[in-house]
Amino acid sequence: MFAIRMRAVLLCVFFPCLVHANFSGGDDFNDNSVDSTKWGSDEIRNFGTFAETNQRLEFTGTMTANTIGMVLHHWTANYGSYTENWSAQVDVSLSSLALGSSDLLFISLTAANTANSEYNKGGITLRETNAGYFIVPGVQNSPSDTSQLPTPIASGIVSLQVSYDSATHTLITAYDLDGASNGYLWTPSESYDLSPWNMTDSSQFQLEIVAGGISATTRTIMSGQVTADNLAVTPEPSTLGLLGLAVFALLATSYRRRHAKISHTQLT
Ligand SMILES: [Ca+2]
Ligand SMILES: [Ca+2]
Repeated sequence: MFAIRMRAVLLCVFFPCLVHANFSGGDDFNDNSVDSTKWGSDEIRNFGTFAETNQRLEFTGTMTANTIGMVLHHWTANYGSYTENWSAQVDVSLSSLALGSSDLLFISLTAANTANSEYNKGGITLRETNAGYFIVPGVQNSPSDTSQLPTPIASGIVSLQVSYDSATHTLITAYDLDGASNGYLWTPSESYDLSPWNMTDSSQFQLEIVAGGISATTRTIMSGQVTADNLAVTPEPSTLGLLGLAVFALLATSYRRRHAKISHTQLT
């Protein structure tokens, strides 16, 4: 009984992560059917649809001239911890389209403070304009405080990653320039201090795949022109958690040795 209590105390002291929920799971979209245990209702802003087609997530729709539109595909299987690390990644693609000078198309992986998801959000975007493709990390801290930093890239097939470091409360973006090909080799992008979001230890993050755009003329986005695949949502132990794991292992070993010694003494 003492051993069980001892383990429970140690777990509570060193593994706060075990009582805080965190992101985990993913979706390969291979069943061509939206899993309602993983995804909430899509939030459609002006136009567009997400559907699972061709073993991936595809965005389609008809853009009304000069009206920006997008759809938010909400991951609802779980939510990200503020006190533990996590990471999310997804493969995305945009087909090469004949866009006008004021047109753009995008697909993003974003994380937001669930308590203020409209104005406390950050992430990384693949954007297409008539000047080519761009990686665009960004953060929004308030209605008037938005930062974006486009970097031109050669291809419309990439992977996007958003990670969270609970030690520094920082959101970190990265991308893989050839997507799932050749394994994942992440190019660091930007990191954002989330202190303006005023989150607390009980706060949570939500995750979205977002796609949309704007066109000067009516334009239909066809199947296969905007896609996402292989979402992976991974909880990662924090530095504090790893330290706790090491201390727990030492204490457990010490306890087992003492207990074995006592048992041996009682037997002889
Ligand atoms: Ca797939
Ligand atoms: Ca790769």
